[in-house]
Amino acid sequence: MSEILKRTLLICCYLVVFCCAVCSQKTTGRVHAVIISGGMNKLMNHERYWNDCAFLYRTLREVYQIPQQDITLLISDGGEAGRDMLLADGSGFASSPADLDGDGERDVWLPATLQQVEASLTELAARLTPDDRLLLFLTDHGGTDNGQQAYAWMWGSQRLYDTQLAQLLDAFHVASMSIVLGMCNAGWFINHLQRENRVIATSCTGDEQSWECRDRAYDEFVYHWTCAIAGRDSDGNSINSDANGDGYISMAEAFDYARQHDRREETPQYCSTPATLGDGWTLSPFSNDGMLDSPQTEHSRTAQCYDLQGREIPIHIATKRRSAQIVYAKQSAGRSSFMIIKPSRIWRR
Ligand SMILES: [Ca+2]
Ligand SMILES: [Ca+2]
Ligand SMILES: [Ca+2]
Repeated sequence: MSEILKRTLLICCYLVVFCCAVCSQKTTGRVHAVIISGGMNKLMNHERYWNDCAFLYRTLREVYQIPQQDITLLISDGGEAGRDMLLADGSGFASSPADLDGDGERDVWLPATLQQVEASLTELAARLTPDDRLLLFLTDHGGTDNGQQAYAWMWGSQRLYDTQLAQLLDAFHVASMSIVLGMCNAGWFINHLQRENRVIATSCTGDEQSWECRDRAYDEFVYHWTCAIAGRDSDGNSINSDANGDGYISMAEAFDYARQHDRREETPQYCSTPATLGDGWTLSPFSNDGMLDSPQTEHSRTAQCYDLQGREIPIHIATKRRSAQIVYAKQSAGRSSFMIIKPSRIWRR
């Protein structure tokens, strides 16, 4: 075999392993979504919060076909008849519309009181399994107690503190979580919520306020985040948030899209543990084909992985089916999914 042919074959091997690495990091499992909008009280419960929830709910139902029973809605007064919402046009108050997804059917949701949020999350934590994944989305007012603790306002002017939410989420034994927080001081929550197998996106840092859109009744960061996962804006116009063109919107892509399109005085924050989790976490119901969680095998000692700065990245290689070699790379720094796989020798199956 000529040297040129050998080199060509070796390059092909690198490309196969690299493509497998990029394509195989999709996170699997059924998604259960929790959408929370506390609103505080009718004076503070802006119409845009309901819009944020409705846009996401519609997206989960229409784009991702997530069943109603897999979406827990906790919004202001829980759909009671009383007026609970400040209208965006300044004309006064109204009761939150009962139909969130615009299909003409009344949707059922629970009140976003502290007690109900605690009860719902506790019940879900007991019900969901390690095969499930959780999406937690929260749009709301937020604040801090003299910079000591941050909170989100629940209905009835109750506070859901960062430590309390952390405790509630720690009771879950799901495969992974995606957490999206849109309130003021949301970045403060990251230190308390950060855990293995969680990806967190917030509208702002712990010291910043979070803002509404200037041109429509939505909140700026969560609006663009929802546009990203929907692949369209609230008017139905297509947008492109699939940066790598693989047909799926990852949490990393959704965050990048929202951050790039955020026009307000806020600095969105992102935290993925491990760093590559958000690159593969999508709302799509993948089959188990892409699931990779194998321990180190003998193959893992036969290859090295480097990021584009030349730093070595620890990798795990699993053998899947008869012909596929799949690489799962954990990056120690940064979020870029670009990497170079360099086998030190060609292994045999
Ligand atoms: Ca109401
Ligand atoms: Ca409906
Ligand atoms: Ca993508």
